[in-house]
Amino acid sequence: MSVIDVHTHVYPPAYMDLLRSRNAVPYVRSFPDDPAAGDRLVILPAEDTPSTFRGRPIGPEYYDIKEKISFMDAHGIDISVISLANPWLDWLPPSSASETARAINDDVERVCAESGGRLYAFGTLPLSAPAEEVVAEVARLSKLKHMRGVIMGSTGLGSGLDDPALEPIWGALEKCEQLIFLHPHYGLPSSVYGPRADEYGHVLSLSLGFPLETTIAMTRMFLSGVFDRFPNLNVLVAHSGGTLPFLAGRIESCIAHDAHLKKGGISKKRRDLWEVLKKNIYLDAVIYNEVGLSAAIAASGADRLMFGTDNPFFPPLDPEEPVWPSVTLNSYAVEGAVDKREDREAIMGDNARRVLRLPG
Ligand code: 5CU
Repeated sequence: MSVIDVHTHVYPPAYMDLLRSRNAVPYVRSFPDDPAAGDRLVILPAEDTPSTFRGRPIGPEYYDIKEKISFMDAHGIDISVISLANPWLDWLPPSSASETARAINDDVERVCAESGGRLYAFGTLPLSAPAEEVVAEVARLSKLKHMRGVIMGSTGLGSGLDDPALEPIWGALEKCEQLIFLHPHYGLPSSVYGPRADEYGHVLSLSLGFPLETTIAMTRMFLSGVFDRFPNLNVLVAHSGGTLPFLAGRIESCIAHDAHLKKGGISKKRRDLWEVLKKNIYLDAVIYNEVGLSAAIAASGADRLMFGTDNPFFPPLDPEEPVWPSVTLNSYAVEGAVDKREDREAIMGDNARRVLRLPG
């Protein structure tokens, strides 16, 4: 069985230089009041405080491609489809976004070309730039040999994925047959976590904020009719779709019972969410348990799930541990949830090979 990891991140050196040059989120630095903590990666909106939220340790596993290959070797991963980690280029000034995107995408393409077939990539879009520049980068990426789509956050051009200004970008992605890897970053407003949130480290924002952000973003995209206007647009949704597979029935029921939508806010000929889940949506298998994985398979089908690790995030707390539980939890979930060998092989690698046109 070959194993392909579709959810695995890097911060290329050019991006690390940008992070090291900054003092506002996102940034990398050490803190004089806590020198033992070493360099910290501070990227999440609410983690810029001297509490347990102040980022996470960052070492070469985030930017050195040799570390990525060693990680793949240690975990039996044949091919990785790498992507820039959040928050991508969302925060760049419009004037420099396109040039930076080109430099980072070219850097990633070169690394993949030098990897002897081990690495492919999702490119990064300059989403703070004018839409026509984003469209130009979509077209350019589609011609790079190792690029297999684009990674994108939930905010789109700044107003979310139901923003009409995104239409030319959806059109370009559909025309160039580029898969969108939709990934969360912003979570939920920290007020929802309550006054004791500091006591819980990153748990609430990563286990709940991320998947709910994804669910809301995808539901807004769906409700605004994007999949009716772009029926061949394909989205790989991170973390097994957030909670979309579990909540799709409730979303459909709320649509069916909404008087405002009935009056004309939504097309009568719209495709329903179950159809979109089976025709336009792929889900990664980064859900860490067979219960969630079974819901994802029930919603989209075993032919639409793809194994992932989220490396280099979620390393073992004991740095001496050679095998990462965040990886084995996902592979054990596939073994536990899926009866047929062909389906297990499909999720672990064959689906990614087919959908992303990978060798093997
Ligand atoms: O641990 C985290 O903050 C993250 C993150 O920011 N992005 C991601 O993909 N996984 C975990």
